[in-house]
Amino acid sequence: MKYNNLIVKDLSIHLRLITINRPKQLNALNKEVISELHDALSAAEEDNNIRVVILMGSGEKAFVAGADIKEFMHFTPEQGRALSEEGKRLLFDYVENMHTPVIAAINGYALGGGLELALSAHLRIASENAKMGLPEVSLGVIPGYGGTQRLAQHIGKSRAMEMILTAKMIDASKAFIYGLVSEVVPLEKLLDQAVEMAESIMKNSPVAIGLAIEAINASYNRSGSAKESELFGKAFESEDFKEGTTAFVERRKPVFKGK
Ligand code: DAK
Repeated sequence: MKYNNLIVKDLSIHLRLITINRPKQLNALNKEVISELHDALSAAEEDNNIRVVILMGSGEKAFVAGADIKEFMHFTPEQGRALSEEGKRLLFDYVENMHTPVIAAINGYALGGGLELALSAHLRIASENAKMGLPEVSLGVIPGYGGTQRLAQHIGKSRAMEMILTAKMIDASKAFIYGLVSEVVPLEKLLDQAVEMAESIMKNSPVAIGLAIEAINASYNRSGSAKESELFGKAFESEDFKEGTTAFVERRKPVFKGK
């Protein structure tokens, strides 16, 4: 299949690399990228030969710098809530529930929806230059693709509160200490490291791996997910949301009004 925003390459008969390819926008996720990722990932899931998928961003700067701010700044609250639910169904929850393991090779910025995508993957490794964060509240919105749920599940509630409320990025070594990524390597070794991890997985039973993923996921319920989508839509009603996203586009600091 041909994609406008992805490069799909088989590194061996069992291992597929999917690269998000919008380097000029730091691989930001718009609706088309989300839909193409769904198509590419579901093709891998349905292909009996593919046993592991590696996901990365093109270029040396970013894995994914978030949802495309220039696209979502114009959404209404209803569209915000609907797109949060749709994005989860097509991509974020879809990845998490795949029986084919997905390794996120974080090769630079993983921010907002970009970190949420990495959090949905089964494994994460990072390059030394990687920076991770959920900066949504600096734009007057909240993480809307599962970040309020999954970050706490990966690194604990206190650290998730700190990262989400301060909107600050953490570097790769802190992400390793937090348990957000399982390896940190120089950028030029990142893909090799991901392949090595994939090879260890591919020695094992693909059926058992799929069942193990399902069993592990079963203990993490998503009872807060619908609430997150509802509150995400609510944030779109606020003046702060308009100010936060406009300030980003105008390359200035936002001035928020208050509660
Ligand atoms: N969206 C759109 N364009 C982006 C972008 C993004 N998230 N991030 C970067 N770009 C674009 C920049 O606008 C710039 O484009 P031009 O001006 O050249 O046309 C180009 O990529 C290069 O970026 P910079 O010039 O800013 O590069 P720097 O090295 O100076 O800075 C940076 C890199 C990553 C620190 C900076 O670009 C940055 O702060 N980016 C934004 C990070 C961020 O706030 N990400 C969004 C988080 S909010 C939704 C569900 C969930 C979400 C949204 C909607 N729905 C259900 C509707 C989630 C929201 C988020 O992800």
